Amino acid sequence: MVSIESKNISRRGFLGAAAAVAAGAAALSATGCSAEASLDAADKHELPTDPADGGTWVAAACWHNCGGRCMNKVMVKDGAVIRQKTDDTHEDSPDYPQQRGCVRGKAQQQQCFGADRILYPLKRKGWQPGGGENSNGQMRGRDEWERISWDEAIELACQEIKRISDEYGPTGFYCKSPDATINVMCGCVRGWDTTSHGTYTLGCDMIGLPSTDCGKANDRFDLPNADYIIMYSSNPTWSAAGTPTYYFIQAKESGTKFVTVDPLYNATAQILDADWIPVRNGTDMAFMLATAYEMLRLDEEEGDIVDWDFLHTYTVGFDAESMPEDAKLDENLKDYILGAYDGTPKTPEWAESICGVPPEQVTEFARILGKNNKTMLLHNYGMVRCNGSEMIPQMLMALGAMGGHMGKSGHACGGNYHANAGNYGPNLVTAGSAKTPKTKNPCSTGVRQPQLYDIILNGGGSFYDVSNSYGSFHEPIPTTLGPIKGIFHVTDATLQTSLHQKAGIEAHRAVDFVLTRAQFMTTNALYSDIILPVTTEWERVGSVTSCNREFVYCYSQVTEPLGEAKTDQEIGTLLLEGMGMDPALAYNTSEKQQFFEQIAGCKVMGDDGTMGPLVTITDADISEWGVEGTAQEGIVSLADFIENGGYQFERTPDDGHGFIGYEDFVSDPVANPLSSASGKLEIYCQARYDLMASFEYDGIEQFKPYPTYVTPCVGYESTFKDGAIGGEKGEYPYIMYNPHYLRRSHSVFDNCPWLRETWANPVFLNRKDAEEKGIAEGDTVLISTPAGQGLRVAAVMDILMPGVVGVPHGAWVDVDEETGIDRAGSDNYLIGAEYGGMGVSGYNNQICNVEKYTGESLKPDCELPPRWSEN
Ligand SMILES: Nc1nc2c(c(=O)[nH]1)N[C@H]1C(S)=C(S)[C@@H](COP(=O)(O)OP(=O)(O)OC[C@H]3O[C@@H](n4cnc5c(=O)[nH]c(N)nc54)[C@H](O)[C@@H]3O)O[C@H]1N2
Ligand SMILES: Nc1nc2c(c(=O)[nH]1)N[C@H]1C(S)=C(S)[C@@H](COP(=O)(O)OP(=O)(O)OC[C@H]3O[C@@H](n4cnc5c(=O)[nH]c(N)nc54)[C@H](O)[C@@H]3O)O[C@H]1N2
Ligand code: SF4
Ligand SMILES: [Mo]
Repeated sequence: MVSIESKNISRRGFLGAAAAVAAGAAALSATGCSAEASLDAADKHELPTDPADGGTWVAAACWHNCGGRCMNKVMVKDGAVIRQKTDDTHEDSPDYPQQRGCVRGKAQQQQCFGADRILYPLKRKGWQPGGGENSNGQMRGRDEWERISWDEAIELACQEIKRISDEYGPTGFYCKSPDATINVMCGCVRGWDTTSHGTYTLGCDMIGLPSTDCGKANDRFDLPNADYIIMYSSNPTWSAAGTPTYYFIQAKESGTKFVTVDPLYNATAQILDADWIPVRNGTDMAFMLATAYEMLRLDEEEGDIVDWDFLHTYTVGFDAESMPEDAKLDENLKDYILGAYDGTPKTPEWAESICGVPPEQVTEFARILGKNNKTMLLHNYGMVRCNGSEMIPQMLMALGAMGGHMGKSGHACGGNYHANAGNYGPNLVTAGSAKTPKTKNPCSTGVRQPQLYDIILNGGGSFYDVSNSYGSFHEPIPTTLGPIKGIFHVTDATLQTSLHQKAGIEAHRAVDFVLTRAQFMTTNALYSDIILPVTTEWERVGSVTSCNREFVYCYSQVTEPLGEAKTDQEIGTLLLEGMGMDPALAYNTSEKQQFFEQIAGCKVMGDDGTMGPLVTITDADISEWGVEGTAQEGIVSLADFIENGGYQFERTPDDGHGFIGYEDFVSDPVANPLSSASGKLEIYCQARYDLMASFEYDGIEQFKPYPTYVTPCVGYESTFKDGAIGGEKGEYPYIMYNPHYLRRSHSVFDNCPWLRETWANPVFLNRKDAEEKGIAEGDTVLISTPAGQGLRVAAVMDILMPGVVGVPHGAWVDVDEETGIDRAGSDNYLIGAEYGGMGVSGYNNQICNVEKYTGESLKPDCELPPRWSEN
């Protein structure tokens, strides 16, 4: 008999069979934890001998920002989940792959039924409305909690929101990404950040790339046509779990060679047996410039490397003869590379001291990028979530263009992101959307997230507002804010996932009121005053989501809401009523109606090349569902759509739905201009430079309208005492970066016991560095940065570049109030607020020191008690 832990199981009388057993077995080697070891105060329950007896399979949501979009099914019996599986709606084949889930999907039950779910409204004991002393703010994160009723919670919250709103208006509040309720209720100052796409967030359309450079790589069936696929800063095996790795394996098996450019010989590189070019974080510009230098040299000496026709037809700014009309500076990339302006040719030897790549590898890479190879240059965004990486998008595009690797089968240059990694092209099946009221935040101000905490702590401040919304930048608007007194947390984990967390905690302690909707005692919740329990997707009516170009997922309700948890819409409705407002301003249809509209709006590619309705809906369906709508003819019945868990478009290699990025532009650049001022790929881009310069952030004077190497505000240079490479090492001699880690989807799942058993969340250390510091595998390590200190257990590796330290992203901070040291290894507790250039959040080239910790050793995470439990 296997015992598994879970209070939910006792409450619901159900069991999680397969996943529990699998996770328990995997745990032993990875973390030193066994399933037994993780049993804490929670109940033990025995698995029944025949768990499959007579339940119903339901397509169950996996709703996170996890990089994948897969099918999960759970067997529900008597209101309890007794089994879980992934896609088996059809035979698996490379052409028509099952949409299989990852280890986190299999642990999904602990999202819904976790023993640490928050099931009732909670109030921090020391908090009272009224502001000032009443709020007792310094106790946030330290205080006790008391259970209160929904009526009390809504009344207290509304009383405080009205008070702050009356006195300060919308700018009295802050919420990273406000929803309809907040827009209608009071409005707020927003936070913005470059998060996922780093410097590709910043004006990529101006250089002619699609937004964030997603969308113009090729369809998966074209991958095997490449001689080489470069995985540039890309680890889809971890960061796009689901089908992408399978696509790349098909290419590998048909003879495509893989190259990875990454400080870590990551899981994808291992699976694909890639050649490894180890590059130091945040120094890719040096490596890329040297690659371009070598391409020019080889082209001159041997010929046939640089595709000059491509450069001169499709790009501007590479050389003196291809300058854009609006250029204000008579300089170009080629002459910069050759050293015409600063006397320094950007040779591999010049680059080596910066990026650490041996010169021979640069030469080899330059050959691979040569025009006679079919090469795909596919990148993810780790290398642009770095300080000083503003010009990488222009440089990577320039490298692709130098080899002419766009618009042709077997060639590509573009993103490799999330569930679309390795499979770009227009969607062949799409999810519909529900009609909901348009709401507008009465306050348009957006503050760069880390700057915001200092503004709160200073009682207000002046800054440039440069962003309308995520991804959309404008000329700076000088803005002054007064005090921010209230903080709302909705569907993000901002206090955990934004840099400058230490100041963030203090900012949370400085305001009058923090209101959070949460499923667990997340970091946002921990530093709040009132927590409103929100349902997971498993407790809601259902939804439809676009997954990749071939698959839409439709998931349905698994269980009634647990405890007193309510949906976001129900909570919003209560808050608006409590404020004396009409909830219909934010929500005017039921969640079931919205689910129905999402289904009815699904579209599928027809034989005639146009998108038509996917789901057949009859009048009988409409009356059975009790919704408003009209009957329609599609290709799958409503019942099948729900039962199958959505729809997958069946592909074959010659189905005519293949896609080659930039094919139209390359075939006729005049008829199909790009979004830049010149209509071409702008290696020199005046517009993007002018916008960037107008922000007046520190260090901007180093930048040019074309790619150059700049010294970042924090980066490799900062690891040296005097800031110059090659000198004596300083107090923080290592580069620290944040791999997106398979235990979690950002902060989500960090509390999940099964995943804690499976993935230890160590600090990644290079073997030589560890030996020099006397650190052995499993030792507790103190990580110190200028911003803070944290503890993690050492994982000593040969597959990480020397001088680089990996602190996995998203662990829930656990501050020791006496020492100020974080025991959980939260990435953002170790990062401050520095930024430069355009204002990128430089998660991946911070600086740190590591030492063997002399205090008490850390226990494995899976042996720690949950942050909160009902008892
Ligand atoms: N240092 C560092 N920081 C980083 C990064 C890094 O690499 N390094 N990566 C950045 C990136 S790429 C990103 S995208 C961001 C992600 O930052 P966030 O979006 O803040 O991260 P998540 O952890 O996904 O937060 C989602 C939250 O919503 C909650 N939630 C889930 N479903 C619901 C729901 O239905 N209703 C409500 N009300 N809440 C719900 C979850 O429990 C969770 O707390 O982090 C960024 N931060
Ligand atoms: N398991 C898991 N998957 C996720 C997420 C998660 O939190 N967990 N989050 C999802 C989200 S929202 C996002 S944005 C994506 C992020 O997905 P990715 O951008 O793929 O994120 P990472 O895995 O951190 O980085 C990718 C690779 O870049 C390398 N790298 C880091 N810095 C540099 C650098 O300076 N130069 C070079 N050349 N390489 C570098 C890393 O070692 C890693 O192998 O992941 C998504 N998928
Ligand atoms: S990749 Fe994401 S959607 Fe797919 S199973 Fe894993 S957690 Fe769920
Ligand atoms: Mo992201």
